[in-house]
Amino acid sequence: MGVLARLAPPPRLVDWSILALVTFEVSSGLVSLTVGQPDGAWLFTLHALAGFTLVALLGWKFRRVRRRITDRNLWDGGTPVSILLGTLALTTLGTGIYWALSGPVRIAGWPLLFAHMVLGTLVAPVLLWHLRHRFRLPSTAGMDRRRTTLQYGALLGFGALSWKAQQAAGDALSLPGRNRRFTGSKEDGSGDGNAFPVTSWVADDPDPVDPETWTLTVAGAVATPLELDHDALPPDSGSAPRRYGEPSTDAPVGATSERAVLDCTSGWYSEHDWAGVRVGDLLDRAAPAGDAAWVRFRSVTGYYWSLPIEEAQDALLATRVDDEPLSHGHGFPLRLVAPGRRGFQWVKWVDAVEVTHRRDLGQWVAIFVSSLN
Ligand SMILES: Nc1nc2c(c(=O)[nH]1)N[C@H]1C(S)=C(S)[C@@H](COP(=O)(O)O)O[C@H]1N2
Ligand SMILES: [Mo]
Repeated sequence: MGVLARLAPPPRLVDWSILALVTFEVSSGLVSLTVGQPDGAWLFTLHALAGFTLVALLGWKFRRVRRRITDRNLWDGGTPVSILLGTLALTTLGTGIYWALSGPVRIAGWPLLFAHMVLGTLVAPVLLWHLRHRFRLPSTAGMDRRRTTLQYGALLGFGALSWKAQQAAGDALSLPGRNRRFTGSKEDGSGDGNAFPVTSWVADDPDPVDPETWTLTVAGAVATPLELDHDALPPDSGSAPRRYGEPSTDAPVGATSERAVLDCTSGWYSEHDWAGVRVGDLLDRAAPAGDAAWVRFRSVTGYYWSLPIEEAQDALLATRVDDEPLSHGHGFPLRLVAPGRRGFQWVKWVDAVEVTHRRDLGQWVAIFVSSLN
């Protein structure tokens, strides 16, 4: 028996640890899609550490079961599922580690990180299917507390060391994977106007918006609902927003700009100067109710997302990117710029701002079905 085998915890414990870690990886991976602030970076670090720990556990597991795979006579109904699961697990870990070291690799147009996400999400149902065939209750058979503690110490040490080694190798060899944000995203087209990837969460692809007929409404829990024409937007700001059905009276909407990073969950980010209207300026004119708490940004496609009202005040509805008018693909005439939020929350082709009292979980459905309209 080799040193590695002696470090292995009892089989049942290895299996349950794999289940626990896979559960953690799938859920931390999914939750990480909503994290855009650097103070959430620890979640990505834990995800990576747990991934390396899983490599060691799977090493022991595969060593133990390999005869049941290579010897056709030992196959049963559950074996194909086991093979599928093992393959998925390895390709998910492989794509994750490769992404951390490589440049912005794409497969069929999609960043490799996207393949990692899709494969990792598939692990969950296949694992449940595998458990239908192979489920065994946890047991403490063959477990010696002191020894098991040492084994787990070694295991976590291995996870942490591999993670460190990956960082060190990246730095020492100047691997392109070093240049990624804490979210894992890699830079694409920063500061270069509209020349960055056009992305839809599912398949939103509206006809170009006609500025002649387009209007922006600001309504909901407000004292003074507004309606703006395209020429009321900066940099033109020819006319001021008017109350529904009334001539405009106020001063024109003021222009504002901000540098912010659009970080798409599919694995790229792009930093730009965005110019347009400060949402707080619109809200001040519309006068939200005292107990208003959320602001919803709705696209002509039906896609929408909401921000807490304090955060919405400081968000931007952009008409321009790096001194170029926003292109259709990037959301002309108006797109939400929500610094610190992930790309899918930066609603494009906005035509309505709605002030509400409560958080609206329907947005999680809207972003998936908007393109089916
Ligand atoms: N209406 C609408 N807005 C949207 C999307 C969409 O599908 N529909 N995709 C989002 C996603 S996933 C990202 S990453 C950004 C991409 O913006 P870009 O196409 O300007 O790069 O827009 C977001 N805004
Ligand atoms: Mo995205």
